[in-house]
Amino acid sequence: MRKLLSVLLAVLIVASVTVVSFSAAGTGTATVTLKSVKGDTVTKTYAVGETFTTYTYLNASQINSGKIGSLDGSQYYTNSVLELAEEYDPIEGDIFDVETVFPVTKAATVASGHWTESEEKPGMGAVYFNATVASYSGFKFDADNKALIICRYKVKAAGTATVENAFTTLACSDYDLTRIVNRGVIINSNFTSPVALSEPATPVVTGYTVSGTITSYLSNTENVTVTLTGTDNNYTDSSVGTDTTYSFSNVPSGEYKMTVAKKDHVTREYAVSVSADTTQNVKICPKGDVSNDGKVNITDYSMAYAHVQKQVTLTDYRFACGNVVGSAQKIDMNDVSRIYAHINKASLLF
Ligand SMILES: [Ca+2]
Ligand SMILES: [Ca+2]
Repeated sequence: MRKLLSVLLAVLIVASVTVVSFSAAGTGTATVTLKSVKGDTVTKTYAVGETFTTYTYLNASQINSGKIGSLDGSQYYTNSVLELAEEYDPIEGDIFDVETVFPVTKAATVASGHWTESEEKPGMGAVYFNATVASYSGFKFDADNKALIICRYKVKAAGTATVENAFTTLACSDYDLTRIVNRGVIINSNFTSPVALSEPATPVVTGYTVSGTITSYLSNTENVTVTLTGTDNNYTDSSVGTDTTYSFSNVPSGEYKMTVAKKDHVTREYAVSVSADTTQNVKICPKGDVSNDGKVNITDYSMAYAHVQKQVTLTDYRFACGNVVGSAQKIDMNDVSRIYAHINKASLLF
């Protein structure tokens, strides 16, 4: 029995040694963690010999309209497990296909380099880059799908590896080259730099939220209709209800006409320009409410009368509220009389 046990033990030892040597021979897997400059991570496991691609994006849409004038950074990788699959000059470190690796900044302005052993991080290889545009136009990083670095690696040994991004400098393309990242410290918290280990299937149509408060009067059970229509695109949507707020989501950048309507109120139009999440508070008033305070009384009569007498000139929405009768774009004594009749309850406007 004892002999049998020792034989079994010997078999087990041989088996485990076999497994270890099998792994050390160059098969097995590597667990790779890709890390953004803000510390977000994505992790995937690859077979030894497999090649994979890292995607590092720069989303600066909330900062200087996404225009970057200067950047200086590195991507570090665990060099005992990974090697750079990009073609590069082994002596000078220059990466040959800079346009593919840095799709936005491209070859003309990027100084890049690659070292299998970085000076500042022992055990890490590094891809270095820096780019500056001497103009206000800048590199345009205005959406999540604008990639800064698309880098390929090959897994050369089993183990655990990290690929991490670092910026020394990131600056707006303004006169002062205002820093977003200064000496490795992120100053502007609106800045994000997402990372991915696979390319997004289809770029999502990015849009913005247009929202605001609605002020109207008279009945609070009558619907208010808010309609948003593109004047330079074919977007159109409506919000109908009794809520005192409205919201449109996924609205593309562009110029819009917003129309606000409610029973017994004067329809109002707003011009809305969308290039980010936008707040547009709206207010509509009852017919005859020239002063725009929600009530029709002697003040409104006086204002309309003063307009007819040319003592004041009512314009825009106040004009529209005072022009209660007649199809002509004119406030005259007919309108003034009609407002007066409403106040005296002789003939109501609504
Ligand atoms: Ca009024
Ligand atoms: Ca009129």
